[in-house]
Amino acid sequence: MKILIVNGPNLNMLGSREKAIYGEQTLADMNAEIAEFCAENGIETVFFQSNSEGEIVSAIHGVRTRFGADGIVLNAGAYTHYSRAIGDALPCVGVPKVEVHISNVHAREDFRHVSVLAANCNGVICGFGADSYKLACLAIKDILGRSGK
Ligand code: CA2
Repeated sequence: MKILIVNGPNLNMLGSREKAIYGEQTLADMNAEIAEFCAENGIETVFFQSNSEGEIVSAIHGVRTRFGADGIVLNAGAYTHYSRAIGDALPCVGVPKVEVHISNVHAREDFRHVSVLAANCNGVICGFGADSYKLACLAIKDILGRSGK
């Protein structure tokens, strides 16, 4: 089982600024931690980051064909709150999807309380830093296990 982990705009800047909100880890550090945890749990991972909406849409479309993955963990960054294009891409692919956030978006500004992606995901996990991604991977493993895939 392989899971595609997609990170959106500005998440390549992790560890450089806004450490009080997003922590000290770089994206590479966080991905390594997630990959190790997933390997221990029998899950292969593949990572994709882009600052561009269209590239994120294309990555979602290619979950199987380009990445050979069976599920998507998606932190679309600020696109979460307004990208109808990313929201519309999610039902195009028949794999489990979990929206994640490093921070607890519900404890922040009002605009971050809205997600235009969540309705097209199996669920949402936020506020647990790198653990949000790990929990999402376990949730996808569970969904795939229950569907016999
Ligand atoms: O908490 C999350 O994971 C977010 O998806 C992060 C997005 C934000 O727009 C969402 O509301 C919540 C922003 C990521 C920005 O990351 C930076 C990291 C370091 C320095 C600057 C930005």
